[in-house]
Amino acid sequence: MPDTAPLSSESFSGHAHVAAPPPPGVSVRHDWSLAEVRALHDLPLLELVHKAQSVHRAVFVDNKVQLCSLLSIKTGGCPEDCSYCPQAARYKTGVKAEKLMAVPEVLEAASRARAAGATRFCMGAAWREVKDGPQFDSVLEMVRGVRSLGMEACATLGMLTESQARRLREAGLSAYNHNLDTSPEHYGDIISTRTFEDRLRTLDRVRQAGISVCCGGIIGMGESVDDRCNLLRTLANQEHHPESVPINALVAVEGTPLQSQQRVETVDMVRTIATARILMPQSMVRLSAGRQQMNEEAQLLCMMAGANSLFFGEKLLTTGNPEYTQDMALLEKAGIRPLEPRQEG
Ligand code: SAM
Ligand code: DTB
Ligand code: SF4
Repeated sequence: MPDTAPLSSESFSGHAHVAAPPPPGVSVRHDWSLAEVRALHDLPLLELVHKAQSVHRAVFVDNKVQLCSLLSIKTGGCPEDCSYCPQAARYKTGVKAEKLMAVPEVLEAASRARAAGATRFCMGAAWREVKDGPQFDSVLEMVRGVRSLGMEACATLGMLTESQARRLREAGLSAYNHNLDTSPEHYGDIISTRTFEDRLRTLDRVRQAGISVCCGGIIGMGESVDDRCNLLRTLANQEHHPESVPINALVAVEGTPLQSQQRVETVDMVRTIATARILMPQSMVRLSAGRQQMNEEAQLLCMMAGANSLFFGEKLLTTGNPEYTQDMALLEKAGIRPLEPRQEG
């Protein structure tokens, strides 16, 4: 199964990876310098979008958008200090700590998501790391259940050990989301309770276990343009590109240290997505948090720049997302076709 082939080849097989050769004219590199990334990022916007769109069309010939559903299976009460996060126990954000959801409840939500058109179901837990025991066993059960519904299963549970990564893989997990969040240089201003290297270690364990890697970041956290470029460069210069690259615009939540950050400008989001698309031509670029703060035109521009996945549903993990009917109407009027569910049998 190819590593990063067109139309989400991780789709449904959910397993890793031998890179498919890129189509002629598309180069897959792992040796980007900051100056090169910056030169792309700073191109005149329409030139940048044209370049990104050309790469996108060469790789993703069908030009479809994957609809993904996100569920917070364990909300709030997190011991970490990620300064963007409404679920950190130490910030007064009004998010209350809840227990891990029960398996049947999660699978009901997954079924509803599938009926609504999702082909990928992502489960998030506000944990620093996974602990072995009954809770992890339940998560494995959830993964098996989601896969048996014929969807890709993704999870984001914090740091993992090798054996946890292996058990997730054995349960059929398609992808693991663990973001670098920002550049190595800016990282210490955002999080102090775990290091950038901790994150790289977890990503390595995910990769070694044969699970596909979903790894991206957030813009709008007070970083410089070089920081944005260095985040993308760090992602692209890994030995394998992440199969998925979520790009989040900060949702500035009251009570977090980043509550007063200015909303990310459309042009900045589009530049980041387009640069990600050019650097990682075969990856799914996922337009993640921040859509509720964008108008329809901004979202369309992001898709034109190479984003080919959206989270739909009224909530992300704890914050708002556009209404389902509004999203469907936008896709319909723009003639954007969603990636179809797998045909069973
Ligand atoms: N606790 C696990 C972890 O941190 O790896 C998993 C859940 S965590 C909420 C998943 C990702 O959501 C974070 O890495 C971050 O990139 C993103 N995120 C969290 N809060 C956000 C916010 N306010 N705006 C944008 N993205 C956010
Ligand atoms: C990712 O990069 N973005 C999603 C998903 N991976 C798990 C999460 C966004 C969370 C936004 C804040 C919230 O709703 O709590
Ligand atoms: Fe906890 Fe994850 Fe939020 Fe950080 S991003 S505070 S680890 S839930």
